[in-house]
Amino acid sequence: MSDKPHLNSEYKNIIVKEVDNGNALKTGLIQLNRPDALNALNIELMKEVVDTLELFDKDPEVGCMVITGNEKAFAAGADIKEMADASTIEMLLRDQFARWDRIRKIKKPIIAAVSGFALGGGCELAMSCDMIVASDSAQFGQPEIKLGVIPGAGGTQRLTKAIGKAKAMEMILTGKFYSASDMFNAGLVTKVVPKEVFLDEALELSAEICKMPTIAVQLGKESVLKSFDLTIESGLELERKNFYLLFASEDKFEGMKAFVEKRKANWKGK
Ligand code: DAK
Repeated sequence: MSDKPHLNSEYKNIIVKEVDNGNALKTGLIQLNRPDALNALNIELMKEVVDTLELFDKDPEVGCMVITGNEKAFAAGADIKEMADASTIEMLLRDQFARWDRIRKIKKPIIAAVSGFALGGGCELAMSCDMIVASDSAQFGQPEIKLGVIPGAGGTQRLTKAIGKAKAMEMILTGKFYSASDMFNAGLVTKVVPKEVFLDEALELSAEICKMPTIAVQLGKESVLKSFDLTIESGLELERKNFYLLFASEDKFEGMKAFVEKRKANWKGK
């Protein structure tokens, strides 16, 4: 038995693994596992996902995380059956957004490996990740409008920032589904790959990141994400501070020394 709580836990809705990728740091893999409901994101599943992301974030052996589903569905949305009878006050008391908000605090990179449906909350979960590797069979959409609501977990904001007003407005107001290549061309998706290898490709991307010095990876992620919130002036200031900060890391000295000495850097994560 591992002494890591996320690996010991008997989750009901996800499968969790640490994947050895040949580097010092591993990939923390979360597979959404409600196939009969196309991985609809119920409250319990989201609790399991967010708790595990936080545990991976604290785990010094993990460098990057991947969230995936199965070939048919990444996730077809929040669980409609759980919301169908809920009143405003019930939704307010459930306070599910607090849990989603915790994803934003994760410091290590998260990759969504998407095949099949990524709809509504499923598309929003993928967009909460830092990169999306999509199978050529993936379908993205924000169909909430067809249920009489609008995206509630960041869709109107993240989608618009990623693909621009024109396309986001179409997606959100029509509820139509879009192919992986459409979303790649629009800028939402990092890469599109054959469906047989979508998870392998995401794990490979994660392995590439796991080779990099961890503090620089985390400050790089933070700086890119802050560009959504800050003016160019404030964003450049933050980037500069993070850049200077890295000159205090041992890995900066090691990285530059290794270049000069024409050898591979030996990262310490410090
Ligand atoms: N919720 C619950 N069950 C779902 C589901 C969903 N989102 N999507 C699919 N299922 C279930 C189906 O009910 C069906 O269950 P059984 O009837 O077999 O018991 C099973 O999965 C297989 O689905 P289908 O039979 O419909 O499969 P098809 O291949 O024919 O169709 C489909 C696939 C993806 C086109 C279809 O299932 C579909 O349209 N699904 C709903 C898509 C959708 O509207 N998604 C948006 C949901 S609203 C929040 C955070 C986020 C959100 C809200 C609040 N807070 C933090 C508070 C987000 C809201 C949403 O995502």
